[in-house]
Amino acid sequence: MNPREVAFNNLQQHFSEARHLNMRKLFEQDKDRFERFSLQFQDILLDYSKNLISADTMSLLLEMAKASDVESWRDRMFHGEKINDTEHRAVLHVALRNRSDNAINIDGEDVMPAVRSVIDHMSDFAGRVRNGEWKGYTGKRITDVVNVGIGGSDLGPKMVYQALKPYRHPEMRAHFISNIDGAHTEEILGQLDPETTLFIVSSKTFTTQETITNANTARSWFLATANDEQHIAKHFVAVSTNREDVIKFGINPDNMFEFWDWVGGRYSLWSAIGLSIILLVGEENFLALLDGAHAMDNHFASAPLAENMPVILAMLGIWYNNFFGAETTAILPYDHYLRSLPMYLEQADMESNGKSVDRDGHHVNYNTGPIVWGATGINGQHAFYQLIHQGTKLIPADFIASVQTHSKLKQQHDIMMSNFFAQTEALMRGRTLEETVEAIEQSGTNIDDVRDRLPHMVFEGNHPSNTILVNKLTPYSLGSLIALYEHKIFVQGIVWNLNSYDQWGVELGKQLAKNILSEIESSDTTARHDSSTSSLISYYLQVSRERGENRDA
Ligand code: G6Q
Repeated sequence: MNPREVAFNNLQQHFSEARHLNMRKLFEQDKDRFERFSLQFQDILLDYSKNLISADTMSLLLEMAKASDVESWRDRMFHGEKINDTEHRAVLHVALRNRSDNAINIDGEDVMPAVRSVIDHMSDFAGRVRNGEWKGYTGKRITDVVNVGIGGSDLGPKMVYQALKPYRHPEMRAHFISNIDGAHTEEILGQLDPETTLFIVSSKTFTTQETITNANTARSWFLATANDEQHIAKHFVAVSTNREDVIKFGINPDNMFEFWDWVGGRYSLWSAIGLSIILLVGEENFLALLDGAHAMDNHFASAPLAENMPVILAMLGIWYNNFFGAETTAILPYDHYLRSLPMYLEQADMESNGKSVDRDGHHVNYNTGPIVWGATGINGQHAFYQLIHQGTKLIPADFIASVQTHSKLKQQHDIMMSNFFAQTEALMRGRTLEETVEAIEQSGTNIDDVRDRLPHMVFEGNHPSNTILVNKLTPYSLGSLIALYEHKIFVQGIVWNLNSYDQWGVELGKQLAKNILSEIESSDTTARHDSSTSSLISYYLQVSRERGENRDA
């Protein structure tokens, strides 16, 4: 057995007893449990004491991390080695926010001068748009920025744009067109004035069907008013690694912001893909976002495993995923500004670790990445929390909130936070039959009137959660928080022996849709599919023909 298998077996043995751990009892027995199982990094407090763990569990989990070579893989990533082996690429989102003077080399070449030069280009451009020096074709300032992109070229900037609302330019707004559904495009374009709108076509490959189609639609919409292709230069810029196709699209290469193949789509908000962010929140705040992520990178790269926040979060996830058999994990931000964080992390995590073939090309015989889901916690309480409290499934959850709010309604914040604390307590403690009876009696209800309902009113509790408290949601702390999750995902990928940085599943969908589109466009139903797919395509063509749909409209 290799060291990883030994560590896994040790955990499995431990699990046969640990599965019966009861958190309520553990808290009663150990008054220092919070101190033992919590960790502070700058403005972020992680309390992981409400987990189904003992000190032994943690040391065995950390041994598993060690035995999986997490530290040496981490160092390989930071040193620009090509750890994305199916695509022969380095994985260097950490270089994008390397705010130190240290070089980071790929094949002996330091990438930092290029990174810094793109940041300068972005800052300069953003500065000119923000102060009104950059004008639209009729001489008006830009008020609306539209990011046209999808997946990794959309979710990150959109999430950060929402999260940093208090830092936005007061006279500017951003919009995000991602969906190929024309309704999305029309809805956004319908609110805009071509004279004051700037489009950012964001696509690493510049070949993504949804983005290029939407960008062409935006171009036609713009030209319908501007009437002259020369005006495109003032209103369209591109973010891409594909210079040739950007030029073909008609965008001036001076207005192209470059990034590189060693930046994965879902890890790219720190790169030029963050152009909409810097345009809206300005250079200083964008750099603070990078600073926060860099600080977390340093922590991840240097803290011992037992005090390493991403490692701890990752190993707790492994504990539930691979031992308790939990299928999902919930992300529950109690912060309106973080409402897109669950969606962002769905991609970051599931596209990275949703794999069943390991680095050596073998099918795995263990569970890999969980289903990640969630929504703002307070709304969730009135919707799906029922299942977390009383359903049959174990759902580990991350509760995330800020101590200080940007809102002036401080009392509302206290109400929200009281719910935040109450939920993790209730999930952990549950409510016994005796406590339920007591609560009913205290409310003045006669117990005999509700006796038949009692079983439904008991809560088993013992549901695990992490609490992540950020002092205040700032560009800096947001950068740290996102980097925390990125590194958590990295660690889990290493423990599962996966390449977290390719996405062949996404590529397949892109190819198949192109083939079917040509069948639809030529009304050709002779192609061989399964009977379901063929019948559905034929039905679609038939009904749209009967309804007189005009495909060229
Ligand atoms: C991210 C994925 C995927 C990608 C989109 C957009 O890691 O690869 O979500 O970001 O498919 O790709 P382009 O940026 O190339 O248009």
